[in-house]
Amino acid sequence: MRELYLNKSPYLFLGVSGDPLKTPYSIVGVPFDTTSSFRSGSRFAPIHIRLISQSLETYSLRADVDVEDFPPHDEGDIIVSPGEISWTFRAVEEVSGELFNDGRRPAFIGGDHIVSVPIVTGLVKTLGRDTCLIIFDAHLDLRDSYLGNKFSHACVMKRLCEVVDPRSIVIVGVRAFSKNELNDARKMKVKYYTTLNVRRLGVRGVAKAIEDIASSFSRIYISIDTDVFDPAYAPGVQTPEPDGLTPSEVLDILYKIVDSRVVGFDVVEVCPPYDVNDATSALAAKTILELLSYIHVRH
Ligand SMILES: [Mn+2]
Repeated sequence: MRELYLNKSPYLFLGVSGDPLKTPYSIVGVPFDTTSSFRSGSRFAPIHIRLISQSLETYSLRADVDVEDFPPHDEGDIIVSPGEISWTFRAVEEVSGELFNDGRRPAFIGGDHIVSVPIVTGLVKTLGRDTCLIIFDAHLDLRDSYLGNKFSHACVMKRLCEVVDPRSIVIVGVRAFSKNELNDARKMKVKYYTTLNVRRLGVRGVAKAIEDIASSFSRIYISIDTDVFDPAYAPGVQTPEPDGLTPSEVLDILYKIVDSRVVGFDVVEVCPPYDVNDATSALAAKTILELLSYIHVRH
């Protein structure tokens, strides 16, 4: 299946592709931006983030390891069908399921945030529902449908609530939602920490709260919607939202919460056509590098 649904990318993450027999980490692009309702263009993120990653140093300040010593295997990009959601979802779900089944620890690069839905579907069908989803996002994305589309990027969390128990979802860095979405989050017992919560509790307090929630699950999957960062740091996203988190806050929280149960993650919603001096692609590449380092030292 992997051969059927994957295309090699002309650029490799960090410029190398690790031997899959020697590294459990995989880079997988998902260049699908059909469901974006505002600034489309995240289909260009996988190739752009790979290119920018080649200019970054690979040593992790927090984890004190060098990703150069365990470079991820670059699987390429999933072949998507622009405008065709169900075909694309099937391809993403197949590839995701197969990677998790093979014991890979994939880092997916989106694409719209909606790609997390088939990724997580493939994950839970293969490994089971006993999975905590830790999601960094400015938005609650709890609408049942948006502009007539149940698979809009504004409905990500609602669809994920149908794949896993809503109580296994934690959203961090939230600051944009409708009154109905907020009521739904409370009703469905989806846990969320707003930017105000993060500032009041501090990085340590929020990390502790997330750890407590995650403690009852066998596995953790992390999804980073790049719009969780303040637009000052991440201007090139599909739906920018002011009053966001800083890169240090996000990386500090991630460093505290990552443990051996993390089976994979995604970084989505980067929109290179709207970026400023590639700042957002560089931040996304850095976030991927850091997460790989944190997972590596906790295994
Ligand atoms: Mn978002």
